[in-house]
Amino acid sequence: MNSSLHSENPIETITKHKFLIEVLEDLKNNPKRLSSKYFYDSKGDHLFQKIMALEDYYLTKCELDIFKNQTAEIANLICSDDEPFDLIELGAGDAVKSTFLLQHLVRREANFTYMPIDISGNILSVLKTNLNDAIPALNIICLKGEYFEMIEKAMTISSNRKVILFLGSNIGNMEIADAEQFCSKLKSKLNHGDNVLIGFDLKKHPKTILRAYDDPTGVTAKFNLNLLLRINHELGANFNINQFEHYQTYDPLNGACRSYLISLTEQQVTLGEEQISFVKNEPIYMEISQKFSPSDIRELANSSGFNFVSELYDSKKWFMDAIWE
Ligand code: AVI
Repeated sequence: MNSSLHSENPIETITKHKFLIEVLEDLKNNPKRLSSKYFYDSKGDHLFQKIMALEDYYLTKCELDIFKNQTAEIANLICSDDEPFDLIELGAGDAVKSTFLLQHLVRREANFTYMPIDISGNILSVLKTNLNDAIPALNIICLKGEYFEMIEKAMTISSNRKVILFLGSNIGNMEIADAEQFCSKLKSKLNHGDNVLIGFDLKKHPKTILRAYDDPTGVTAKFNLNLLLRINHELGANFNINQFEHYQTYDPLNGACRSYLISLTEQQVTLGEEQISFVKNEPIYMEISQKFSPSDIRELANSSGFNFVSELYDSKKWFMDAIWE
């Protein structure tokens, strides 16, 4: 193991070891790839906040439109008066969108506990403090860890009906087959009568989609390149980010919006004990942000064993929050 992996904290050491193993395997793969789940170190979190504030990055604004303007409809669809339930949010982050729903539910005295799940304990403690201030009457139990492990834990905490929120088109960052597997696994963890509410970015004019991921200010490029910097800092590699360029594609036939980093020259990168060779113009496949049609979404519900409850659209019909049971 590279000496830079040694740390005081054994959990951190294991996590970094897993990071190294995965990165090595992905860069030895043909074609080379990296996993976008590693984008989110503190610099990556900050860059993603900047992306969400971009004029052309419409996803967050569209879903916010749904949560702001159709709050009562969402509440009516996911809960009936008096029946207690647990509202579980996967990857809650700062919960800006769900806060509209939480405020509404508390105002109408719904009997529920909010259970945000996140891998970052820091994000959860900031969220808890903010929500305690903003909505003092909210019952909140934070669950730190992987989604499915924490859903299982939530099942042991209470036998209340569960409603799962998975917002932001995070599902789009999975390849279609993985998204189907994810939804099937989610279904297998839930009981009859439980609901999920999942955010999907919809297929639309290809230029609108490309603009959201290929901003002229270069924030999205920095967001991608930051993963190379993270690998340098945390795994002791020596990527020269000036020798890689962000390249974005969108295929309107299958809805796949993919980002790549292109090696601008023939080069060697050292990572651990290994040398990774790049030929000129070789891509590293970084991320998929899959776009869906309403029928793609209904098919996904079917193939993963869910039943359709409702579909909520923003005013432009660019984004859908689907509710299934
Ligand atoms: C987090 N996720 C839904 C974003 C997306 O739109 O796929 C990540 C992102 N990548 C580039 N821009 C935003």
